[in-house]
Amino acid sequence: MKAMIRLVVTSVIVLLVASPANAAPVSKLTESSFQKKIRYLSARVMKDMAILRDIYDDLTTIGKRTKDFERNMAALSVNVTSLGEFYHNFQPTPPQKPTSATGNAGNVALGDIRDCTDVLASGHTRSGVYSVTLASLESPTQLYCRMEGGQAWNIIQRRADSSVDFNRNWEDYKNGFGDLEGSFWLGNDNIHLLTNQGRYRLQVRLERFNGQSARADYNFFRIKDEENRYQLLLGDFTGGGGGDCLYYHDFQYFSTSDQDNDEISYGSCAVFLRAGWWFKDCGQCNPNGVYHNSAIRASGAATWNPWTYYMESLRLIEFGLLRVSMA
Ligand SMILES: [Ca+2]
Repeated sequence: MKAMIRLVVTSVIVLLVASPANAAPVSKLTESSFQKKIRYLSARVMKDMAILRDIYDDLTTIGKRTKDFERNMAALSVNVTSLGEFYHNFQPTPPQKPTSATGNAGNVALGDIRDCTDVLASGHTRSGVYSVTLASLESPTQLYCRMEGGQAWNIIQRRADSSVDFNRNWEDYKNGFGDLEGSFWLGNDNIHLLTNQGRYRLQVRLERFNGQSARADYNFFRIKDEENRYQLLLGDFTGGGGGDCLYYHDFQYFSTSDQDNDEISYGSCAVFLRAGWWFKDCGQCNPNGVYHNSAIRASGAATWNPWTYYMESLRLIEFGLLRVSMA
């Protein structure tokens, strides 16, 4: 656009100086009247340039606001859909009778235990691995529940040591891998089922090797199914001190070393950064990157860049989901 303005202005100058309508033959003008004419024409050109700059600024602003509008409309669409689902399916929940903390779900049928909130409500107050039935499936799913402050967090990812390799293919990320008590990925199919049976918020827990810790909170987290390449739908960042890097990955499709769904045409972010993730081009954080046993800074390391120095390897990264409502 700037180049176009320069071209237009240059053309205007040439036309004004050369045009018979605007310039009498120089030989018939005195030197002072010629200079006066040039000054007059220069002033007009400068005025036209200022007008063109104003128009350019207005067009730039409109372009930016159009992008903001599209993003807000997409977020609004997600929230309206969730709200509609919530009201459509809402049923008042009868009070549940607490059962023994050491019992096997007490008198609550496994089919009624849909996530860690239900586990807690059934009387289990200690953190650990529990069987739940996601989205009314017949087969149970093993889920790590972190019980803390009266809340029950569904843990979908944890990086706590280097024992588990996260540089895996599509099938592994689809089904999940690792040790629920240690480092693991719950699996994209289960994360999809979990996040679509209700409304959940996300908290990412972070720890550096120097002992510092932080969190990153989001008021909504959901992923689509495999047919939609597990596209990420994220709510607003609400704080926690760790900074927001997921905004950059919102609406992105999941990519692995054998399935490239990112936005760069010259290669695969999953290959470059050795992880499965919602890569864009490539991203602002890489929680599934390579786990190092110290705070080294390396491409492909398990990182959360807004909080630490660029690409600093972290000691702990954990993604927990807390149910806000059932959809
Ligand atoms: Ca690519």
